[in-house]
Amino acid sequence: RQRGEAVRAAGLGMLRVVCLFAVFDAVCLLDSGMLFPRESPSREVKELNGLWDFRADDSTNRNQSFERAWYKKRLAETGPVIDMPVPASYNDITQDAALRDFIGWVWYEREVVVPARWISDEGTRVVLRVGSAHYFSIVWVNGVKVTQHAGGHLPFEVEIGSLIRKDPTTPCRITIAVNNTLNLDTLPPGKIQYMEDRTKYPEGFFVQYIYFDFFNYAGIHRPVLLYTTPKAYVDDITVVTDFLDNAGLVKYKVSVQGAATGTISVTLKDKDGRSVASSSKPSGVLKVEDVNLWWPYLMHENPGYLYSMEVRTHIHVKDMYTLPVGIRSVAVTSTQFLINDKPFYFHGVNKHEDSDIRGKGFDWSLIVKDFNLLKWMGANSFRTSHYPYAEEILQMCDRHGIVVIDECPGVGIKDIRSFGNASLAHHLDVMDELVRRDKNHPSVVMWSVANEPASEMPPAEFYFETLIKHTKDLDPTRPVTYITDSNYARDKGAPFVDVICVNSYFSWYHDSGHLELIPLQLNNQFENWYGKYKKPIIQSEYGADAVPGLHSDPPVMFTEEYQNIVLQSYHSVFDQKRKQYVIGELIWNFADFMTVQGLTRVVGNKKGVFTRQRQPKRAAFILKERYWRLANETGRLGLPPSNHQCHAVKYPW
Ligand code: GCB
Repeated sequence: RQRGEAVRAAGLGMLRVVCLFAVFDAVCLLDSGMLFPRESPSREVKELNGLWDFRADDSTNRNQSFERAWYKKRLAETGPVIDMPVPASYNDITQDAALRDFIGWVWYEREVVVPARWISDEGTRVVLRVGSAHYFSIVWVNGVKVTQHAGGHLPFEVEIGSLIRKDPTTPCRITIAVNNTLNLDTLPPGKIQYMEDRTKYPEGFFVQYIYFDFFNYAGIHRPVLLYTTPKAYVDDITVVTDFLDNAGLVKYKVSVQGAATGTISVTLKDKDGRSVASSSKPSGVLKVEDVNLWWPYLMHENPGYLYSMEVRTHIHVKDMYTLPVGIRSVAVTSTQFLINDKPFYFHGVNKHEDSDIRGKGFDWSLIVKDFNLLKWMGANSFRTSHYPYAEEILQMCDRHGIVVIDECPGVGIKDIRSFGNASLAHHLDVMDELVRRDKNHPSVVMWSVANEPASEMPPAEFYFETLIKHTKDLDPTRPVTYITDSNYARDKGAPFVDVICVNSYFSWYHDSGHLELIPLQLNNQFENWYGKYKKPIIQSEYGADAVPGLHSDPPVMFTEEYQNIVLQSYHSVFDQKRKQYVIGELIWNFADFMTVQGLTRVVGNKKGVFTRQRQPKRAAFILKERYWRLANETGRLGLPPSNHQCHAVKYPW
């Protein structure tokens, strides 16, 4: 049987290589790349993180800042400003509840000293890049509008060299206005409602409705920076990888802007800096003999192996960009998820970008702590619920071998009007931006286009057929899914996904308190979905709230004991079904996180197995024991038995 599987896998592998390379040219309407800014001999990076001047436009019509053109002068000249750290959400920084819950425009400003050479050297492009700002942003440099961007979780950038050269004696004043208002066509969608009953609400009182379960943190969430390139520069690189026997294959395409492509050189180096393949063509296939494949954490003793692809242009001024490259393949059968032709079982978590004080602001300390916790508990994967995470997080995943389901911000598509043309057009744009940013990460193995949309509504069929087809056109190499919680028989989008991802909260939102029903209901859930669609299934969310330190035996909802029994009841069903077609389990949630205030949330969502401060609840230890056991059972090291004792996969005790 094993040989049969191996032969089938080899056949699949060959076919996959042919298909993969035949459909390499992606259908992306964006006209430029979005390479992560990296220093190199030809590129400099200047971070603009730190304190910015900040002012919220709390005028009744929320528009005074534009009527008075705040961008034309220094922000401090328009009225009182406060210090605001960048990157960070502004909501939890002050003692002001009005700013915490603010809806509308907030203004950030900072004067930057630009190195003289960047100004005097006409051959230097100076690019201003914002890692992300939530939700809608407009950027001015010295009072001149340079760009705008819709969407809270993806980067945008603009070349500002000519502008700062106009008058080299004036400092470079960067103004960024950010508006967090969500409407039916934004992603995620929301709705503003003005309250007209004057016996209850004052004039102008309005509410922002949202259809998702996390605090709508806002502001400049990720690093802002200036970086340089030469005038003729490497604008984008796309790599697609595979392997045949022990040779790695890296199909690549380099696009150069600012000059005809001319001569370029591409060198692939291994971890020790040795060149393993090279080319002088802007596109082609690099062949790596005796390849070190990129393996997930706990699936190999040397996970996350990365090569470096050095791309150089040799047009009068030289440019150089280095891209980390992991060589691996991904495939899906009707019952399995294959990484490098080996079955991969997702034992991981759902996360949020969320923490005390900084909200959704980027923070290296938090990121490294979270990776340490993930590895401690033996998690091999996570889903970027419910929006794209910072690129630096994906880079960590690449390096540590943590597998990622990369989700776009399509969360809370519940109103039928959010299935209209304008919403769909924006959703397609967001997928363009997401795939453009994340396409080269080996850790990203699947795209998720939405979370729990109202997929039973009639327009969902066209919406998801279009969206999923578009995503596959953009990237034919990765499976596509969306996360569903609706009835298997009425789900309009399920026929188009490659993997069924189901969320369920038995004994929590349904039949509260009835833990004994979990086995029956979960078993039926799996049988129904698999019976109808014959596709592998990931339990993409399950869990229960637990207020840390709250105990009761027999268990009662919201105690740690109740959370534990929910988890263990799910686990026993997973253990039966993972031998058939269940290919993963992702706990909801890694850590407690903030939500809007409401009757079902006690200072946020408490389904974390860690607290918001990253301390373990009892459930974290249950998962830790399970995940290490799963790693040893399903990790499939492919090594001789003696090597199975290697450090990476041994029980830590
Ligand atoms: C879900 C959602 C997630 C919520 C979670 C819950 O189905 O996808 O965003 O936070 O349930 O705890 O209610």
